[in-house]
Amino acid sequence: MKATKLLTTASIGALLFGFAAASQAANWRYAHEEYEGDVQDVFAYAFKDYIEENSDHSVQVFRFGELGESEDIMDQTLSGILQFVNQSPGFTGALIPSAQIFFIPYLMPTDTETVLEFFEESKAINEMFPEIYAEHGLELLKMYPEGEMVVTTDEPVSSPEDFNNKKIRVMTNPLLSETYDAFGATPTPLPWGEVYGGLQTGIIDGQENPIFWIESGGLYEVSPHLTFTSHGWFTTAMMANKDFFDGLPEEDQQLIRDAADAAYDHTIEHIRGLAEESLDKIMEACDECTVTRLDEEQIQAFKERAPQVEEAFLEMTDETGAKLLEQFKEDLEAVSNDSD
Ligand code: 6CS
Repeated sequence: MKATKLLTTASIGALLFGFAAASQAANWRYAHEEYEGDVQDVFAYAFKDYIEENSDHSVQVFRFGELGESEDIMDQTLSGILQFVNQSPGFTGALIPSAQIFFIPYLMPTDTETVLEFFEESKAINEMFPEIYAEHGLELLKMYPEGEMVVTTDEPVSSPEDFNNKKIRVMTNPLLSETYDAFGATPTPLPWGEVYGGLQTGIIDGQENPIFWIESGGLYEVSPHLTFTSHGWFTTAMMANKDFFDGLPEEDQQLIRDAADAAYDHTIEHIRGLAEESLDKIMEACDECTVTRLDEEQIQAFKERAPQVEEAFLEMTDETGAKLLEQFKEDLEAVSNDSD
């Protein structure tokens, strides 16, 4: 009896030790959509560093192209091959319709500090979105901004009329197509890997992205006319496979949340001033590049077309989208009042 009890205790101990050892020595796989030194890479490496400095776990980071396109890394995360993924709502919007809220033009402010405060404080971002992503098998760990959207084209653009017959590449969510349709252009949804070549060969006439990406991806070489339309910010999101996350011990879940917080703080510091630095680099490298900053009157001509996109968002997203939009507006109102 005594021997049996001892054995049982030993086996339970071994089992517990085994689990603890497995949990201590895990190697987690994390894929994102960008290249070395880009914003998502800065986030991923800050996350990895925090995990590795504060536990025995390790994180293996995969950059754009190593495991396929954005859609591929999301599929791999949902099937459990990857534990973490950074995918932007520009692509997630095809899977989670309400993530398309970021593509309602002129909803977001353009001033960096107001945008950052919004991401920090927003109930829609920090409380509602995690619940929405959870319904799709994803544990949303952070949503964060990468930079103001800037349109690049083959000719200078300053009005919806200038967009006539221009094929503008958009990320693959239906609402962004509505936006460019409303702006007077011909939206052309494409995955990232086809953008540079598409611009080079004239399959598309333009695209939109934050300045750092236009610089780091060399997009200005093949799409040299930059227009600041003030219509939105590029937002991205970092998440885990929910079954994986839910199966972790409490202590590892906390470690992951803390690592995401640390990566967020580090990344926000990184993006401060990044757009200005990147624009300087572009202007230094490119003689033919032009920069157009729309004035209030020109912005108004685009802004007038925003309500139809908001309408389309509500049609695509039922009650969830309506509630999210209401909260989003409330949160934006709160931060813009703070900055008055
Ligand atoms: O336009 C895109 O598809 C890409 N833009 C950025 C800023 N990050 C990744 C994304 O795939």
